[in-house]
Amino acid sequence: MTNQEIAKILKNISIILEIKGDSKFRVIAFERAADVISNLTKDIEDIYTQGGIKALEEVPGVGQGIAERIEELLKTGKMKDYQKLTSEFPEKMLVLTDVPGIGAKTAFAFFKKLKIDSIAKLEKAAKSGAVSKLSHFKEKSVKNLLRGIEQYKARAKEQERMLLTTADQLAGQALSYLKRNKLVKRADAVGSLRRMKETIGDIDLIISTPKPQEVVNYFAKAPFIKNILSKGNTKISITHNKNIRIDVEILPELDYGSLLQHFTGSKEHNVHLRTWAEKRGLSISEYGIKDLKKKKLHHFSNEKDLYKFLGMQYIEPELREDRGEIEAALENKLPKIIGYNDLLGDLHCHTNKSDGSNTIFELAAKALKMKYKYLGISDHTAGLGVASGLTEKNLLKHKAEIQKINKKFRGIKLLAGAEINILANGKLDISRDIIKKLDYGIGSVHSAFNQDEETMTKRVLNAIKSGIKIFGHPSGRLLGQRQGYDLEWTEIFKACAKYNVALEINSFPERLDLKDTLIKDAQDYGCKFAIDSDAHSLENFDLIKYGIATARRGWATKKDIINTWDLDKLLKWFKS
Ligand code: DGT
Ligand code: CA
Ligand code: CA
Ligand code: ZN
Repeated sequence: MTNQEIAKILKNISIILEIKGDSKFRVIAFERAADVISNLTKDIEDIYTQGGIKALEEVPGVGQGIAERIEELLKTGKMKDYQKLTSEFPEKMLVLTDVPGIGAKTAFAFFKKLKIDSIAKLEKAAKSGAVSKLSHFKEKSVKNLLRGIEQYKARAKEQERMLLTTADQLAGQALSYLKRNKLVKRADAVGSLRRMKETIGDIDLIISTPKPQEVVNYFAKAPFIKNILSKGNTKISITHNKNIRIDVEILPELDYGSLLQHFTGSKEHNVHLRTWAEKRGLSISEYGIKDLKKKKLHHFSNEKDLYKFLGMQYIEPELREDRGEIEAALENKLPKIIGYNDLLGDLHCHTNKSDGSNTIFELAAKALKMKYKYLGISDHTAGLGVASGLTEKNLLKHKAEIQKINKKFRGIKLLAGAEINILANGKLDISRDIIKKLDYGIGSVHSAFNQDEETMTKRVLNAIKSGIKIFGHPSGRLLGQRQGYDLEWTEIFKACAKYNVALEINSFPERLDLKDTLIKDAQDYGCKFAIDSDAHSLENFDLIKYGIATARRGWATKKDIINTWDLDKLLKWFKS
C-alpha cells in the first residue's frame, strides 16, 4: 500500500469524524497524520517491515491508535473502523469536500438531502438551481459554488501532470544511468521537459548509439523501473517506481538533430513548421528533411543546422510553443532571451528571523558560492499576525544586522529588503517611512485571495503606488492547489511600468509566477522583471533555474530583468 493510499484513508476518517461532530482533537490528529504521511520520503510499508509498530509510532503525528490502524491496514488490507464509518458516510461523497469552499458539513448536507455523491451531480444541481433547496444556499453561494467546481476541475486536470522540478530530477537520474553505458553516445531529455514547461505530462528521452537493441536491453534493467509498458528494437516505455511514465527513442547519430527537434515539440510548433515547409516542397520528419522535387533527404546531426536549412534563426526550446516564434525567426526578429548564467543576484530570500531556516551569514555564503554580486534579504513583515514576521522595530534591527554582516563579506553586497504584506484594503503593513529606510520592498498578497477582480485589482494598484519596488509572486497561483486570483492584468502592467515596479518571476516549483504567457504580455507595456528564488533554505537558491526558464518561455531579455543589472544601476532604479 502506498503512502498516498494510506494518507487518503486517514484524511477521509478525519472528514467523517468532523461530519459526525467528533472531538476536534481527534479530527485534527487524523488530518495531521495524513498530511505527514503524504509528504514522507520513506515508504510507510518499508518503515513497518523494518521496525514494526514501534517504528510507525516514531513517525511524527502518528500516535499509538493511528499506528495500530495502519498496521491493521498493512496486514489485512482493511481497516474495520474505516469500513464502519464509510458504511454510514460513503467514500464516494467525500470527493465533494475537495471543492474549494465546501466543508465536511455542507458536503454531507448535499449527500443527505440531495443525494449528491459526485462532482458531476453537484455541478448539475448547482446549474439547475436544485442546491438552493438547502436553506443557506442563496444566489451568491451558488455562484461561489460554481466557481469552486471550476477550480476543482482545473486542479484535477493539473494534478495528472507533475511539477517541472520532479520531472527534471527523475530525468536526471535516468540520464546519468544511461551515460554510464559506453554504447550511449548522446542522451537528452526532450518533450515538454526540454521546453521547461511548468508542468510535465510524461518524460521523453532520446539516445544515439551504434547498438540500439543493446541499449534498450540495458535501459530495461534500470533499478528505478516499476514495470515495462512496451519494448521494441529502437524504443522502450516504462513506468518509473514514482509512477511516472518515461518514453525512450533511439536513433543513429547521423539523424540526432532531427530526432532532437522532432521530439522536443511542442506538437503545435512542429505542426506549424511542417505546414510552412510543405508549401515550399519540403517534408520534415524525425529522419530528416526531404526535398520533394529533388527527391533528396537531408540529414541533420545538429539541431541548429536544421533551423538554418529552413532559412530561419535558431529557436530555443523554451520558445517552441507556436506563439509567434516561427514568424519571428523567419524575419530574424527573435529576441535574445536571458541566459541561464545572466543573473548577478537574487532579491528574495528569507532568514530564520521570519520563516526561513538559515542565518543572514549562511545565506550570504551560499550566494557568494553562486557567484552572485548582491543578495537582497527580504523577510516577511508582521502585519498579518500569522507566520513569524518582523515588526517595524525588528525590521530596522534586522537591517542593522544585515549591514553588519555585509562587512564580513568581500565580493558580494547584501541589500536590506522586506516582503511586505499587501493587506485586504490595499494598504501595506509597514509605513512608507520604514520602507524608505530599506534598500527596497517587495509587496505580496498573502491573504483574502477570494476578492473579486475589481477589488483585487484596486488593492494591488494601491500597493504599486505605495513605494514597493517588486510585486511578489503576482498571480498567487499554486500549481495543482490554487488558481491565481483575478486581476485586470493590463491595468497592473501599466501601473508597474509607470511606477517602476518590477514584476517578480518567482522560482518556487508550484509558483513559477508570473507565468510565461503573462510575462510575454507584460513586455508590451514596458514592464521590468525580477527573477527570484524566494529561498527559505540554502537548497532553495538552486530553484532559480526554473524561474529563469519561465522568463525564457516568456521571451524576456536580459535588459528587462533588474537582477541582471550591475549594483549601481539597480540601486539607482530602486531609488527612482
Ligand atoms: P507533455 O508530456 O504532455 O508534458 O507534453 P510533450 O510536449 O512532452 O508531449 P508528448 O510526450 O506527447 O510528446 C513528446 C514530443 O513528441 C512532443 O513534444 C512533440 C513530439 N511529437 C512529434 N509529432 C507528434 C505528434 O504527432 N503528436 C504528438 N503528441 N507529439 C508529437
Ligand atoms: Ca512528454
Ligand atoms: Ca511522451
Ligand atoms: Zn517570500
